Amino acid sequence: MTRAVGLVVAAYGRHFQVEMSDGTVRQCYPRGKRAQAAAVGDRVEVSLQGSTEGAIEAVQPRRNLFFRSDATRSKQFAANLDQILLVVAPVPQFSDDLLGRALVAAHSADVTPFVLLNKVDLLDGVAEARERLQPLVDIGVTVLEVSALRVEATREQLRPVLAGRTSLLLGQSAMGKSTLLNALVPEAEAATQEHSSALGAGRHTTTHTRLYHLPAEWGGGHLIDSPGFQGFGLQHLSDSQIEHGFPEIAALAPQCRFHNCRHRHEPGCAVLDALAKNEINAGRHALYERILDENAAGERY
Ligand SMILES: Nc1nc2c(ncn2[C@@H]2O[C@H](COP(=O)(O)OP(=O)(O)OP(=O)(O)O)[C@@H](O)[C@H]2O)c(=O)[nH]1
Ligand SMILES: [Mg+2]
Ligand SMILES: [Zn+2]
Repeated sequence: MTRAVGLVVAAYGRHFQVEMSDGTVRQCYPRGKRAQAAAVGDRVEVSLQGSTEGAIEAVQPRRNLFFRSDATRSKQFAANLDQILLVVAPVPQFSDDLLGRALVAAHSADVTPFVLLNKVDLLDGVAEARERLQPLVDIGVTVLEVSALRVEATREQLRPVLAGRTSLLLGQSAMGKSTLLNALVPEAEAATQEHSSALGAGRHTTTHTRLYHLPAEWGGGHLIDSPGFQGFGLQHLSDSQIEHGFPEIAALAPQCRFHNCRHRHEPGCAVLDALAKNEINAGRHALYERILDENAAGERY
């Protein structure tokens, strides 16, 4: 049977859409346990069946896999990423907690995070959103202000960031991920929807993670749209990975008296000293403690 390597462009639970090198997309089913772990962005080996189907035989080694997990299950977002675009907006209001968690996952996976503050065309709430993002700017995260409604300006602004790279759009529902995708890749024609529409608040417009090609004149690159999330568990991270997820805490850890300091109650802790002097953001340290506690308890949330 003929085998070929393809790129997973969409994952629907038990079946996958795989793009072959000639650009055709095949419906594929995984054969065997190892193939079931495929994620969007993976390169996979496919045995071709007819002209439209195939079986995934193996997943090729990946650079990284980005996912979240609570005590009972984990959710894969995508593999082989260069960067993550964390999309927030003034309306509906974004959650600091969820943004902070996604940032921890990005840092601990060693994937560069950017924050996109979208909908800056709205007057209400933008100044407040900027203020809430300041602690992230302070630790070196790049925040880009965009309006997905200004299509040409958005393309010009994001082209240098996205061209030639694989980026994941990530964020809560209704922040404008799919609207941004449509601005950058018009032929995506992804569905978008107001948050408080007939379906009711809290409904997700995008239901599956999907990979799109950036314009050829950009020199390639991929943009991956994902469904909005309402929770972001980090159960798969060890304590030291959680520490690594907070660069401002990890940077001070070598100065703590104890090499295994957890930066909570220990004497001689450089992190607690910095916290007392307001050199570390209290909200960020509280999130760090919350994640440690949740993981110790193996809680669901
Ligand atoms: N004013 C304004 N509205 C925007 C902007 N970007 C998106 N919207 C609107 O915000 C709403 C939600 O946009 P979507 O793109 O569907 O949001 P999403 O993040 O993909 O949501 P999920 O797929 O549910 O995760 C839609 O009504 C968009 O028209 C923007 O820059 N400015
Ligand atoms: Mg969407
Ligand atoms: Zn310490």
